[in-house]
Amino acid sequence: MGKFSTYFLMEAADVIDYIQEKTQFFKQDEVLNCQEIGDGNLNYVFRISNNSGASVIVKHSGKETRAKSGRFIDVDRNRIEAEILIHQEKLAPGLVPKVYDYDPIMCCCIMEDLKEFEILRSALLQYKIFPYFAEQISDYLVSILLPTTDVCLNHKKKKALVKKYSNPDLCEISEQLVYTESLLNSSGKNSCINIMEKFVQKEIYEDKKLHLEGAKLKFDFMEHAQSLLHGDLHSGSIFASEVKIKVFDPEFAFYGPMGYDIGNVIAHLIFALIHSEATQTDIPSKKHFRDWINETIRSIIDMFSKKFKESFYCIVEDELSKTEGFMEYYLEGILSDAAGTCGMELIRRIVGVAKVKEITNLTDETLRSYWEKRLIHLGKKFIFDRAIIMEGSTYQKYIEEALF
Ligand code: SR1
Ligand code: MG
Repeated sequence: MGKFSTYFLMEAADVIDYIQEKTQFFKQDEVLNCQEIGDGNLNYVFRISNNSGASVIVKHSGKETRAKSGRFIDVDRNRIEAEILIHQEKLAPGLVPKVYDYDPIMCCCIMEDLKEFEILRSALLQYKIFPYFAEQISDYLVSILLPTTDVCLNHKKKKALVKKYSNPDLCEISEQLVYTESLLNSSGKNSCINIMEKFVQKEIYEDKKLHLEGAKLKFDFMEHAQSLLHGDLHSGSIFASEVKIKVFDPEFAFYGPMGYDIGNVIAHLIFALIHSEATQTDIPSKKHFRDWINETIRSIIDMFSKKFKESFYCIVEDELSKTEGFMEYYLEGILSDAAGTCGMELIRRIVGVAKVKEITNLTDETLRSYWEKRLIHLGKKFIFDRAIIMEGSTYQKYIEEALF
């Protein structure tokens, strides 16, 4: 029996042995360095490199989350992540990291090291702008989401994919954290700064109309197996360089409503926007960043719609879905889901257990509460008005009215 024939939680030294035993990536006698570089909530990410700078990534799942929260999550998430990245690379070549191998025993995936990229959230926290972002993320969204729907894919192939990417443990996290907990705080694990407590109680936990809309969105998320989603498409799941993005970390992937991915991207751009507004002191630079974010949000929605319409009749398979008016009806449903998701995401990242640095970095509590209140109002507007939020310019209008 070899060292890696039975699962155990690896540490850096084990990962060096692992990569040497399982791959020919490095020469056998090379001195290797291994560092754990993950900053997510669930997995361990090891970078193994030699002295000449060649490197590779091993992403390894523990049975318990890395926060050692007492929460145990199926390590099958690692298979889902590896297989979906391979699947997505075929649909959107170059927009996801390359997977070299996946090991179901050790629950790890060996993949391309994107060290010339930075995590988009970290870059946005430093007010960096990426002029090509809207173009590339809308390419990613249309070319990955549309071809996996029933309108484009043979119904038996589609159902096989639904089964293959059934992801109950990770979906349960989203069902709880994005929907139920964020609106009801049933487990009592939510938190907010003291001066926000009354506001959150009234505006979220006691707002029955909001709960009703949240319930509709939750069951849309759970029951609407429309498209093979990334499932956690925030700015920490996107790498960006000067010219290119790569979307990674699709361990929450499952068949759900397409708008879920779109709404997530938009919500985290809004967090980047308010972080800049709250912290940047250089006015021209603040304005430059605000203009870019506003324009990027508008472009993502409008480019998504345009590319969706251009692709629809080229790749649609289902005869009846070619009926005049159906494409528009289908797209409206997606856009409404996107606006609703964006609203839920804004709220849950403020009150829930999984917060974002754009907010928690604001150490002045008066300033933080000022922006949190505005974001919660904006999130509610997106949820309540989702049926009429169909264009990028409407997002811009809502953002302008609620935040400035
Ligand atoms: C316990 S995991 C908390 C959050 O982190 C992930 O990135 C997902 O967004 C999840 O909701
Ligand atoms: Mg993640």
